[in-house]
Amino acid sequence: MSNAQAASVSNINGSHEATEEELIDGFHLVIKALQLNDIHTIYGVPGIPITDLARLAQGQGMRVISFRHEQHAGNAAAIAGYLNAKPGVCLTVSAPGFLNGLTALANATTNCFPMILISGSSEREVVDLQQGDYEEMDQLAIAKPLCKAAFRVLHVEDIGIGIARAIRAAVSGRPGGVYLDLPGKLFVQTIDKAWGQRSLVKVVDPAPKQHPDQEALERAIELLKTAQKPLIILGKGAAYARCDQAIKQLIESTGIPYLPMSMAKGLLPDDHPQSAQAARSYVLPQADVVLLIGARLNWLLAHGKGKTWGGSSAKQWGGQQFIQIDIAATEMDSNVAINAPLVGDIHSCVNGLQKFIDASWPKPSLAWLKAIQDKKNKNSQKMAEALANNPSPMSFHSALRVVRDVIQDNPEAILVNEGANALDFTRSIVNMYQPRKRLDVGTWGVMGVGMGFSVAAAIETGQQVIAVEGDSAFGFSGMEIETICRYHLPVCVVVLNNNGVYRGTDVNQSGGEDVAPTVFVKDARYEKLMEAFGGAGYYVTTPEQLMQAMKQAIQSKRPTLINAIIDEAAGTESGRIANLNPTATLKNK
Ligand code: ADP
Ligand code: TZD
Repeated sequence: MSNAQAASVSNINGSHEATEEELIDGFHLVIKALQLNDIHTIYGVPGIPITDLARLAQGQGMRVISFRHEQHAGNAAAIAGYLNAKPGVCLTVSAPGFLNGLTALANATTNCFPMILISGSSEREVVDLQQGDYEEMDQLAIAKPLCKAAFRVLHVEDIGIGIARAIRAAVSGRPGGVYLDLPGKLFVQTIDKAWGQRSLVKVVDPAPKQHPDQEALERAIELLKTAQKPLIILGKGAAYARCDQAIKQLIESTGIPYLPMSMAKGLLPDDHPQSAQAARSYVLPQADVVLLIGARLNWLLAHGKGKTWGGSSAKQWGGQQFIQIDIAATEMDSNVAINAPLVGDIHSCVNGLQKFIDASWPKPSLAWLKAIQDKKNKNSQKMAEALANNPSPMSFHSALRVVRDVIQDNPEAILVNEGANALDFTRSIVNMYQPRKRLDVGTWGVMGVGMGFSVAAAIETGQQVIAVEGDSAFGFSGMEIETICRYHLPVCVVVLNNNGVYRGTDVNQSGGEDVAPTVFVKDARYEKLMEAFGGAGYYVTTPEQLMQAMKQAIQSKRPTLINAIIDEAAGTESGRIANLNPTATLKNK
């Protein structure tokens, strides 16, 4: 911009004709506002009108990770938010780029991950009169119902406050996704530098503690004390809360068995003696008092009722009494009655409960603990037998035995996991030993998070990432292996390849030439995709080869894709949630 141009748009404070040195524009203020709030990484895809924002951000020392598709940049931002407990930022262009990022924003909101989607947008006057601008869309209106909050900044002096609002909305209370609409014109608006600096806001205490009420704590403790068969369920909210020691202390000092939800695995090591994972289907219907910590009674917990919980039919209550810790008061009574709601942040609530627990705390009955142990022993024995088999081609079990051993030897590695059978078997076979190391399809059971999560996990933590992917799941974000190679990330992708969605054996019911809708190209060579971008590719057909390749990947830290060939008849349709999959009872006539 020339001095004359700069001066012509700089008279907002009206004092004098400012020179370019005395001015700052929207581009730079957005960057400064983010940096001031300790946000130093942007995930995104460049283009009009945010190309210069990405370029300048990099120039100003931010890490700008450029993706091939906005959905994966969005997923990266979302999981960065989860891993850091501060908002991850995704940057997109207008209309289509915004829509591509929106799926990730909605998924972040559903999963309670703090994230900000910043999208450039077209000229307001033209959009609002629907006059057909380049990439015209009323993005703010579209984003609103799909995220926790949505804001637009029209004036350069509001950038600081706009970003502050976005940050606070994303991380305070129940975390979630926030949309921030920045029209193209905003970036080139200029303002006096000193004034611009003063307009920035450093958010103070963005996620304030929320202490539970004393009466609510006493109610919860009274109920917990009466339990004959108590159970604690840890959800990803508990992992997100980063009070690992407090949760461990509560569990160990009460002696109560616990179940981790998928992403809470490793909050306590999965081989902890009080883990009831291997006896899940026994403890849910048997427990009499259940303490939920950062876990919702949604479909993943069969809504807290029905046969899973010992109810006589799908909607019948099993008779459990519930204590629920959650920061969102509206979560209480969402599916069944919550007898002792504990509304507050998990750390404060757990600390509050701990104050009542001393040496006189009544430990769970030996009969309850022994029944759980017996069940665990029986199920673990069955699992050990399945894992000991060595079929050819490989089964999910024989391949995942290798992943289990690799994670055991590398407990700091982050495991990303998606698919159907590939997800369910990995969750039950592969133990986690440290908190926030397992990242998966979450509350929606969404495919396509794999490579976005992997990129962010590697960038944010610097640790080795192992992504265990069904071959269908991998396809949703597969092109991002170029991103993984471009940034030289230590990501090892293991594609459990059984030639299709769920399995590769389905047939076209019409007898026509097209393969069935769930079937892919047979024996696809996914490893060559990784080689195409300079990474290491392996084609493996035995557990020994898989182990060798994984060890090599971890040792070299190179981007690696291992195409692990699984029996195409292995796996069941919809994995472990076949009950949610309607199937036709009437045959085609
Ligand atoms: P999972 O899928 O593991 O069962 P959910 O995503 O269903 O877990 O539940 C997480 C819950 O944790 C949400 O209801 C959310 O409001 C809550 N939560 C997240 N962070 C906190 C926190 N710091 N304090 C209290 N509750 C939290
Ligand atoms: N689209 C999106 C965005 N999310 C989804 N969950 C699905 C489609 C449906 N779906 C599943 O629920 S799992 C799955 C799909 C397409 C893939 C299963 O096949 P896979 O894994 O190869 O990834 P397995 O191990 O062969 O079961």
